Amino acid sequence: MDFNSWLTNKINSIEEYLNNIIKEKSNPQGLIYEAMNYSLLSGGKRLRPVLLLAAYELFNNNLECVMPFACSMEMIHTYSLIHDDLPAMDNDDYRRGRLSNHKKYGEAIAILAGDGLLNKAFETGLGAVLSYDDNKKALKALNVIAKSSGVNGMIGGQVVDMYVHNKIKSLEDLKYMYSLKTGAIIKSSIIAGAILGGADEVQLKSLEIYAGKIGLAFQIEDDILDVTSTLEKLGKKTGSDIANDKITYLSFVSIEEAQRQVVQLTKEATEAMSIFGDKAKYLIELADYLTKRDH
Ligand code: GRG
Repeated sequence: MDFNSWLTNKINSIEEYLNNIIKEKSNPQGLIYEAMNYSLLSGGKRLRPVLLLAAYELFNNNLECVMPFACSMEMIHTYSLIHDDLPAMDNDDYRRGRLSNHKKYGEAIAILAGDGLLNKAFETGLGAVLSYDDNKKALKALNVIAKSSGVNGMIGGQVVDMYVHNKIKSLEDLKYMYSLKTGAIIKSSIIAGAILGGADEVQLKSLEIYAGKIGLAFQIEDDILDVTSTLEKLGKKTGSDIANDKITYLSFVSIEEAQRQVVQLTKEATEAMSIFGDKAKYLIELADYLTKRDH
């Protein structure tokens, strides 16, 4: 199967699963389900669940039993976007081409919709642990997911970004913040998928290298797109990094150098996949696809 068909196929299965997670409507708290679905079902690249499925597929094809874990990643990611858009954080009016959650439902519901999605992610993941063939592997995978989204992962990165940002003096400081804020749940998607599939320590090590490289390349690309893309393509306001006086990769290197580093990181990520031979072809193509994205 060619890469585009493979990707479309994965995204369709993810959308189908996501569509059926939050179905409640007619009880008194119906508004919260609507607000959660408003953001969860508003498109997006579905990168994290796709990565989890792609890593799992290196070892096993029974995708149905890992779909709940993959979609948990998307729920965690979506909650972080809702909270990141709040006035107390990045204060963004648009996300994924539509009004951000708080602009549509108000701040209180947006906060609760984010909380609801985070909780639902673990309800869904834990439900899947109970029915997984190898419960221990499944628990280990969920533990990796939980840690990556917590204070030593994504939340920690957000804190560094918001409160320690003016102390970021070097590219190394910035890479540390990125490795937590964006990198941690990209990495855990891949590692959780591999653990669920039964990867050994050597295979996990290679996947960790791959994940670290594409996570950083993804974030550098995000910094580049904030300068070069448009609201229509990106689905959110561009130029916000400069407007908010944010330190980004482009505070340290030129756009050309940043683009060169994206290409180099992608090459290194691809090299880390050599132990898997042809089985890693979709992960390799995914890394390449991320460098060529325009949103
Ligand atoms: C609020 C705890 C908390 C954390 C927020 C993820 C995050 C941390 C903030 C988002 C800010 C941001 C724009 C980061 C840059 C990289 C990034 C995560 C972009 C959005 O992810 P995509 O491009 O979005 O995968 P889609 O919409 O395609 O899912």
